Amino acid sequence: MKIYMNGKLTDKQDAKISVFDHGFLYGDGAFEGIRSYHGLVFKLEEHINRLLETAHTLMIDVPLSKKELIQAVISTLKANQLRDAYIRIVVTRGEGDLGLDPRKCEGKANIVIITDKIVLYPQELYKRGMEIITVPTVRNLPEALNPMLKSLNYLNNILAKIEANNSGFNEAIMLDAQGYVAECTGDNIFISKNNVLSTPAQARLRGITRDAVLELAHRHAIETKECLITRHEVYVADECFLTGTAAEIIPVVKVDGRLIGNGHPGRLTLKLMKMFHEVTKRDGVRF
Ligand code: PXG
Repeated sequence: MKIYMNGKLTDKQDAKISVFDHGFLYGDGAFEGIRSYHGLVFKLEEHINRLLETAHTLMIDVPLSKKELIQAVISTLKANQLRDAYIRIVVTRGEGDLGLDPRKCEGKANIVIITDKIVLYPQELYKRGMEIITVPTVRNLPEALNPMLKSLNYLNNILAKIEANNSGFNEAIMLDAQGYVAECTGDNIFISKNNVLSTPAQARLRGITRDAVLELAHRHAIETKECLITRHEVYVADECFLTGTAAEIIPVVKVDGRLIGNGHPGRLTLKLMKMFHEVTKRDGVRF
């Protein structure tokens, strides 16, 4: 396996980062998870844009342009001869000293690209639907560490994931500080009620799969809303599903012990899953 490290394709065993790297010491960096399907990288430009936006707010100077980042992803995929892959880009502030001060890392950002396979949830859950719960850990406050940033600091999500796992679940709903539904630990959430598709407007990552689903819905004249969503609205929804690059679209059939709709993946969910798979076969950056 070849790993892209700051412009070079390196063997996996030689792909090493300093213990003084601020990504390692402080979670000081940004990342993206991207997928390729049959030799097409899905929404590559959107992922690169989000990575650069996170880096911009974190004031990390990424030494590559958008075009160069796209090229780096493609050359890593080619080197590993992968057609269907999960791609991880990691940008850290780089090597500093043991102090927090980001000025010590100036001009030393590390860029790593890993391409591999990923299986997030068991395949049967895509047919049967998944059961999730709400966990006590609240999603980060946008005023503190904005969930719009895809930073290397994922402890908020990991703490929530631990709570889900401790109760025997794969994924969990995180609420915002006001108690509204924000998103899941690594996925966005949608509900459908009377043929209207809704997804939280606040305290969540602006997922690229989420945007792709909203785009598909618009194209097929399905009404959508980005709004505040309560747990009650989730419980009484006709359908519920999660979206994410790794998860794709996965139906949810039970939340906090409440059956959603008839307890089976809904008609609209199945339709969107089908349309999504068709789009991933057609759209993307070819390599
Ligand atoms: N919300 C959060 C908090 C995420 O981390 C999504 C939504 C979905 O966004 P995209 O752009 O992928 O549609 C994510 C991304 C994992 C894992 O192992 C999940 C993500 C990232 C890295 C690892 O579950 N999800």
